[in-house]
Amino acid sequence: MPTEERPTKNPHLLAWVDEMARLCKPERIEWCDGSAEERKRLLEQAVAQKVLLPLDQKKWPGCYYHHSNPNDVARVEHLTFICTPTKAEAGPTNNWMDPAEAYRKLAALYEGAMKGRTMFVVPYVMGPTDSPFAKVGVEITDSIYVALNMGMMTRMGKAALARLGDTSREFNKGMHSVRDCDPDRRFICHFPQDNTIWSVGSGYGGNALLGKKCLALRIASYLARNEGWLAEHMLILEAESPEGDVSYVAAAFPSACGKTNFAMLIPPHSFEGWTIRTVGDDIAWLRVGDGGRLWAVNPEYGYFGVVPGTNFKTNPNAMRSIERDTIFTNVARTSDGDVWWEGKDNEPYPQMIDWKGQPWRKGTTDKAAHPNSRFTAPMQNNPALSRFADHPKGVPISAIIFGGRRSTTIPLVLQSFNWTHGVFLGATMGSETTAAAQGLKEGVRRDPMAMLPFIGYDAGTYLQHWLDMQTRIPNPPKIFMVNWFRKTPDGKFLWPGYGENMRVLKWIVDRAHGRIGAKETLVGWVPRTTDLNLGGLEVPVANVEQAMKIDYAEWENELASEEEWFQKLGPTLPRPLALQRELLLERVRSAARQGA
Ligand code: GTP
Ligand code: SPV
Ligand code: MN
Repeated sequence: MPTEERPTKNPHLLAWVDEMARLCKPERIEWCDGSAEERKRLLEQAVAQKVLLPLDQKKWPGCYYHHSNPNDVARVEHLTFICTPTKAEAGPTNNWMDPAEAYRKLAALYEGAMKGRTMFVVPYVMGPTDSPFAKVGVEITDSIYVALNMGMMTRMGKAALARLGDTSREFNKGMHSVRDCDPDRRFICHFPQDNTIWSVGSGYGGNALLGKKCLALRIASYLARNEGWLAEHMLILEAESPEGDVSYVAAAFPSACGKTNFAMLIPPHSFEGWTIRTVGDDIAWLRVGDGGRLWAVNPEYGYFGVVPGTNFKTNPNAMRSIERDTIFTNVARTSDGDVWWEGKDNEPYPQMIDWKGQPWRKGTTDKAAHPNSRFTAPMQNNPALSRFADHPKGVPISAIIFGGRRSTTIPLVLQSFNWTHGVFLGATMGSETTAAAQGLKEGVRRDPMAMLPFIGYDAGTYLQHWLDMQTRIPNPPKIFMVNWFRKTPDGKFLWPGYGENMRVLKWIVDRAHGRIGAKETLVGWVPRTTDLNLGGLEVPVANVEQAMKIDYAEWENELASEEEWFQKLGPTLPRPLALQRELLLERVRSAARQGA
């Protein structure tokens, strides 16, 4: 066994690292301490190994480029497993593997997988290090790219070992090897009962940065249900009004449906005096706290964001966040160290190197950047970071928003009648598929609370837990639904989106505080056109009206088609949600018959 400096005395951690080292047989073991010197050294090593390419350091100080294996560009939901003792615990929406079988199968793949390689031991904390809600994880990985990314996405190194201490068994055991990056030998397995994750065969994003989707959502959602809180795929934003009132909003949109953009929103000119700041852009851990309110912390420390479509007009704060100390994965680059992507402010250069590393010429229809190309940037880079982003208590949430990517039916914004109806809106949320996961069928799929790929247990039980939270929260947030993506019949977005979403956000915040009007429809409360500030909006009011329209014939189809989804959920589907669907469907059906 290789010897290494061991910066902890924790016998449980040491025993586990030894066990994994015996299995993988690395040439050396390196414990990450999270220091600046270590980061510098790892970056140099990654450059020497051509895992990272330095960008032009004048244009892009501290920035690097990474080409992933072209077969490894997104999360793989068909290879992601929840390994609970029974299949029923994983439920009908997850892939399930028997834990003993999963351990056997993956151990065979780990066997000798790190021969000749370095095994990095990466201790990290999800959540502010001094927060009572934070969780410690340790990721073992043979990928220097993963170690470097974990150093940005989490509070990594010494602080995590200090928090764990010398005796605690309470840490997530995250085992990861890229091995030979073979899609036929790629598995992302979760063992909620063992607080363990085993991932093999992928070096990308949510498959490999185990603190993110694997721990902070799949494992955490399982813990949250047992402990009475929520782990959700939500951004958290701070909205300050011209009068200085501050409200916090959490929003669940599926992958690549606008969380990072919404969390970094810059209001249009007609919203002078409003400021939006970011607490988190992807994950929220929510607990009942002071004042009987729901308090949220962002467990992450950086952003792993979608690059295409990001520019100074759509998301200036993201552009500023990635100006330095950023890793770009799978965008296009130039031979002199610049980067480009579809939807960047400037025209493409005549000749570039595409995300696969191949020559690319202007005029070709092939995309230069992969649609799921990503940036990894420290959250401290964000000029609009909330001063509470690192606060151990988090922030109190006034409104929860659900929102999918829907070309039809779903209006720009809708407020639920009550908590149960709000949970129903989340439970039946549909969204058109995006590039954030490989191998999904095109079209609308139901994605409850944007958590379909991330619920670490049975989905019906998860929805019941959401319903049960109502009586645990004396002052619950109001629940809303939005859709930025409704289209004209010829396929153009009706709503301009991005910064203009402030107009909708203001109504939501005002509704949450009971200070603005609304109109009751059969499917929820909506703003009257006069309730939205549309001053200075550059699109025709007719488009906005189309985006806001509620068409009962479309809703009849929508509610009828949700039956199939509810049947899929099976016997654990909460009855109030089934009844809610029937109630709405009956009302909408009779309205549609009357031509309303
Ligand atoms: P994940 O990191 O995968 O969880 O994605 P996300 O939910 O953070 O989505 P993100 O903000 O990165 O946006 C994804 C894509 O949607 C990008 O290409 C954006 O440019 C685009 N987008 C974001 N907000 C809007 C909007 O309001 N309107 C339109 N039309 N597109 C948007
Ligand atoms: C998502 O897919 O929701 C992401 C990217 O945020 S990944 O980290 O790959 O999961
Ligand atoms: Mn996400």
